[in-house]
Amino acid sequence: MAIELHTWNTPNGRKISVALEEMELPYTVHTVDISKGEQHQPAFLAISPNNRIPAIVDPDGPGGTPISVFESGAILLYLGRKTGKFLPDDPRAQVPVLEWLMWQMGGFGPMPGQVHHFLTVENEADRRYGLERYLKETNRLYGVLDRRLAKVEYVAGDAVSVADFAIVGWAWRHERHQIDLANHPNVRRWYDAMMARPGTRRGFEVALN
Ligand SMILES: N[C@@H](CCC(=O)N[C@@H](CS)C(=O)NCC(=O)O)C(=O)O
Repeated sequence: MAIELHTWNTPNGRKISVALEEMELPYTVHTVDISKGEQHQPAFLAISPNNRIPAIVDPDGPGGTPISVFESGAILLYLGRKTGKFLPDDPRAQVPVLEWLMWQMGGFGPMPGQVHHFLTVENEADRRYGLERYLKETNRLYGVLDRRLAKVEYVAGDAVSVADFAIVGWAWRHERHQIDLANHPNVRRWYDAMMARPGTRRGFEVALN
């Protein structure tokens, strides 16, 4: 049975459409228009108590009964375990996947997200302060990623993993957070390779709004 994907056209939402496409799982899109406040509706809060997209409902959860999952990192791990794809079982091979997934969740998302926010702030002094602070941090994070990708093909090593899906969701908006990938050539190489993957491309093309 198809997984329900409750989402909107944002970087965090795209992580999961990319993962579902890459894993070739059947799913249906249920849009939650966050610009209209639909994330506060009781039916959505029942599966996503933090009123944020994305969330999923898997009718065939563990034990054959339905389960809902919120937080994109938790969803990626759930789907990786469910399918056995893009999440190695071997504890040593799994560590870098977890490291880079947590790195994304803690920084490479919240920081560029602040850039997106401060770009819209009208007060000149506030906007300047916020942009200076968060552009610097976002640029630092791209530098960390670039150094990592100078050593490995994909973020967790030789193979594509759920960590790549998490990171590409945000890298997709690099122009909006004012990052020039020409300054991060290893990120450029990886980003182009990810975007050339049919599953990833479908994940970015599917209508989410
Ligand atoms: N840590 C959460 C963050 C999700 C998140 O920030 N979602 C945004 C859209 S990208 C949202 O739903 N915002 C609605 C709101 O702020 O009320 C995750 O990774 O799932």
